[in-house]
Amino acid sequence: MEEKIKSLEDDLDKELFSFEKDKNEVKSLHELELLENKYLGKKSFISQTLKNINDFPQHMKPLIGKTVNETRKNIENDIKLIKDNFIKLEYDKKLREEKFDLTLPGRCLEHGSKNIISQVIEEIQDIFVGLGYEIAEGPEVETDYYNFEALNHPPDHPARSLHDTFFISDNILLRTHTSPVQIRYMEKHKPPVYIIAPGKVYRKDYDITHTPMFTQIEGLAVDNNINFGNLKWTLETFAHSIFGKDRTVRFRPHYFPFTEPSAEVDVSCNICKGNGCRVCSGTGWLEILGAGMVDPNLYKFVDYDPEAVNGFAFGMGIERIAMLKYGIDDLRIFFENDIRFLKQF
Ligand code: 2U9
Repeated sequence: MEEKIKSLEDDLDKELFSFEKDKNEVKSLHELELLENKYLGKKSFISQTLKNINDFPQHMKPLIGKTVNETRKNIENDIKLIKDNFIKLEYDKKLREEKFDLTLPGRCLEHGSKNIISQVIEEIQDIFVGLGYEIAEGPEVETDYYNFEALNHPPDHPARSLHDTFFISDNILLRTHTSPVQIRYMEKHKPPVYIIAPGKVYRKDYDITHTPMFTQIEGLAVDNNINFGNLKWTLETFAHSIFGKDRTVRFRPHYFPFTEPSAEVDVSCNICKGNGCRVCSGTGWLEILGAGMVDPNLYKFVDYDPEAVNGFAFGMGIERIAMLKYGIDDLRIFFENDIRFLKQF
């Protein structure tokens, strides 16, 4: 039996000697893993010996276990030392390669800004929300009914012509104003109604003051005791909020197919202070919106009682408001995406 132990000790010495030789060849963590598997893995000499320890007589097992485990511990310790060394080398390399120069100036991230049209829409919305209005939205592709018929446009009305409207088919078109949003809203809600409808509208037009797509906000107030005085106060309050309290507001009689009486609303020109200049074409006034008392005929389309309710409506082009507010003289610049223009707001 002594011989068996002696032979095991010899085998363990050989194993250790072979390990010492192999470990000096290891050049990476991966190679170290292979080495560990070779000397400590399931099929290694050490694991197999411990597994077959029952082949030895009972009284020898403690000595054999102790001898094999000592060798295993030695190998384990060596592997741990090599591993720690590799990790440290890799960490040092990373530190060297990724070192920061804290004296370098920082890189500036350019901040974007909200498009000027969105800014003006939000400013107008804030004013009307402050007056108790709700914001309503609707589709840009509309039916002839919601865009024209329900808004008192008789079939021969010029605004219906192919000349002004983008028709998709006989009955489907791109909305020419946001009024259909108001009709749809009234179909779903009983009075009182206080809403504004912002959104894109489309008309066949292109010159210094017209683009085929522009942005509108229309407003509608329907209740049981609304008069032209309410309309005047609301729009004067709006004009003073957006252009300043020093501006005078005037109402000129006008015609719209869906309102009666109707008016166009002007503010005094702040460039010439009302004396007349190039911007106001010598009139001293700048037109900002259209408005009027809702034609009672319209209420039958939305099942409201024209004897019980009345209301006013108004509409404005956002680009026009932005042009007057910021002194911009060509509408087309809003749609050219010139960063030098957009950056100013
Ligand atoms: C309903 C009834 C009436 C909306 C109104 C205007 C006057 C108006 C133009 C101004 C310049 C459009 O952007 S623009 O081209 N709009 O002048 N719009 S009253 O009237 C309505 C709306 C909805 C149910």
